[in-house]
Amino acid sequence: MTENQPPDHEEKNLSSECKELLSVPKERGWITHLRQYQFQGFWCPSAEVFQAVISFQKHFHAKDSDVVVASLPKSGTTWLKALTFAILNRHRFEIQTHPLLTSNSHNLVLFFELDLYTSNLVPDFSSKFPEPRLFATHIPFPSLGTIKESNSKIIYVCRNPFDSFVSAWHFVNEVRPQSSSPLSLDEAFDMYCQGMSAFGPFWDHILGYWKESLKRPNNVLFLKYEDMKEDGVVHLKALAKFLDCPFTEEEERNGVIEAIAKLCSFEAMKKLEINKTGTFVMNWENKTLFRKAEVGDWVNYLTPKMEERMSKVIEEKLGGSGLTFKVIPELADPVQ
Ligand code: PPS
Repeated sequence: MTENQPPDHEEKNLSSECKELLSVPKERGWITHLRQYQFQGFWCPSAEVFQAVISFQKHFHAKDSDVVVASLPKSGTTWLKALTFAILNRHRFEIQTHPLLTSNSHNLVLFFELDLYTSNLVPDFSSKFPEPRLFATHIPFPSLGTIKESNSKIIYVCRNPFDSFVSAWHFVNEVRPQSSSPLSLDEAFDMYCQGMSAFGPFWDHILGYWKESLKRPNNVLFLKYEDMKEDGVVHLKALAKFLDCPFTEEEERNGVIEAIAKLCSFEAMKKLEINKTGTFVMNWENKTLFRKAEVGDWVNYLTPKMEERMSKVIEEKLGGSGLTFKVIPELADPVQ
C-alpha cells in the first residue's frame, strides 16, 4: 500500500447510512492516508468528518438564539472563536481569570463536524450549552441544515486565499505523521487552485456566505481577516452590535473593548502555556494554530507564476461578486 491509499480501517467504522453514501467522488487528501470526499459540492477532509456532517444535518435543530462562527480552515477561526466567546460572556468572566487564559478557544467553542458530531453521533445539548449557544463550523452555507432556516446569527471570517493557502500548507506539514513525506508546496497549490482543499472549493465557500450576508445582513456578518488586523476595535464593536449586545458607553470608557482585543490577540494567545502544550481537535497541538498571523506572508512562498494562477482563479470565480481581498499589508503613509 502506498501512503496515498487509505488504510483499510478508514471507512470501517462508519454508520451503514454513511457507507451507502460512500460512492461519492474521493480524492487524495491533504493529510496523509486520509482521503477527501466530495459531498454536496464540497470536499470533506476525511471519512470521519463526512459522517459527522451527515449526522449534523440529520440531527441538529437550530434555535433562533444560536450563534455560529463559520470559516474556511486557516482563515482566522481560532481568533474569531476567542473574540465571539469573550464578547458574549463578558459579564460572566473577569479578564484576569478568563477561561481563554487556560483553554484554547477551540476547546471553548466546538465545531459541529470536528467535535460535536464526531465523538458522539447525536450529542446531548441539554446541559453545558447555556443560551445563546455558541458553535463553530467549516461547513459551507448551503449545507448548514436547519441553521439556514432559523434566525441564528452566523459570523463568517474570510482571509485572502493566498495567505490562507500558505497557512494551510504549513499546518498540514506540521500535523502530518513523521512517517510520511511532506506535502510539497507545488502539489498542495495545484489541489488548492483546483478547489480540492478542506471544505472547498474555497471560492464556493466564500461566495456562499458572502451572498447570504448581502441577503440577510442581520443574520450573517461577513468579516475579513485583513480588516480585523488593521482595526480590531472597530470590528469588535461591529461584532457586539451584530450579536445584539453592543458595548455600552461605560464599557467603552472603561476600556473593555481594548481588554478583549488584547486578550484575544495573536501575541497574547501564542504566549499562553495552554497554547504551548495543549491539544485541540484530532489531538493536534495548539501550538500549530499560532504561526505568524501576518498579512502578505505568501510572498515568501509563492512564485510569480503561482501568483498569476491564483489571481486568475480568484478573478474567474469571484470576479463580479463585489468581493475584494487585501493581499499585502496596507502601506504606511509615504514619507514626504
Ligand atoms: S483553524 O485550524 O482552521 O482553526 O486555523 P485558523 O485559526 O483559522 O487559522 C490559523 C491562522 O490564524 C493565525 N492566528 C491568528 N491571527 C490573528 N489573531 C489571533 N489571535 C490568531 N490566532 C491564530 C495563525 O497564526 C494562522 O495563520 P498563519 O498565517 O499560518 O500564521
